[in-house]
Amino acid sequence: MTLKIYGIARSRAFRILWMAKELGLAYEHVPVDMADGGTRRPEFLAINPNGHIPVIDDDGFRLWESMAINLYLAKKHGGGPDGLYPQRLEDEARAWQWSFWGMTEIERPILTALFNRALYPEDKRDPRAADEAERALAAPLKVLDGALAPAPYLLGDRFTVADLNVASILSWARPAQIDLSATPKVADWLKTCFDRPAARAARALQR
Ligand SMILES: N[C@@H](CCC(=O)N[C@@H](CS)C(=O)NCC(=O)O)C(=O)O
Repeated sequence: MTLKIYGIARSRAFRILWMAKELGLAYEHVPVDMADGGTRRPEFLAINPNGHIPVIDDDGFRLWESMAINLYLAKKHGGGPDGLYPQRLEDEARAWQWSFWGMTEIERPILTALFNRALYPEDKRDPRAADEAERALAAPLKVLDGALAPAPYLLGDRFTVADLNVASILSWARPAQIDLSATPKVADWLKTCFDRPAARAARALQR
């Protein structure tokens, strides 16, 4: 086995597991869990000194940061005209654009809503912080909705790493109770992405 994926499926490692399944990769899953202190153990810090999951070890090459990992895996294994990695330089740049956008524009507010509506113990939840985070999401979600108006996927007619990376962040929208009714294209596109067999298989690992 040459590829190891570190991190429980109920973490950002979900993104990597989804990608691995899209690409049909053989991998070993090492379910390091933050809840039991697994990300702070010396042996894990030797793999990722940030103390975060996911990380991959690809035949001795170690990489952390979920978006970088997925861009790497898609480029390595998903080339070709029907692959998950774009072939044109400009489309590659747009895949980076959407991946960075997801991390910088929507991930933090979605997580704020998720923690304050579902994950924190009830007496620790701050409903106002959750509502404010949802309001902050309205503008970037409109941007995403607009981007999905001319074509079914972010880079055009087919699903690519750009869709997977952004949709994986939005996989928290439902448990975070984010209302997507004002952005129907986002809602439809998400459903299409999550209905993919690879997404379903990765989701099954979360149960
Ligand atoms: N920007 C990083 C964030 C990684 C991250 O914060 N992962 C969380 C789990 S989803 C984690 O490892 N938390 C445990 C900890 O910080 O100890 C990425 O996308 O890979």
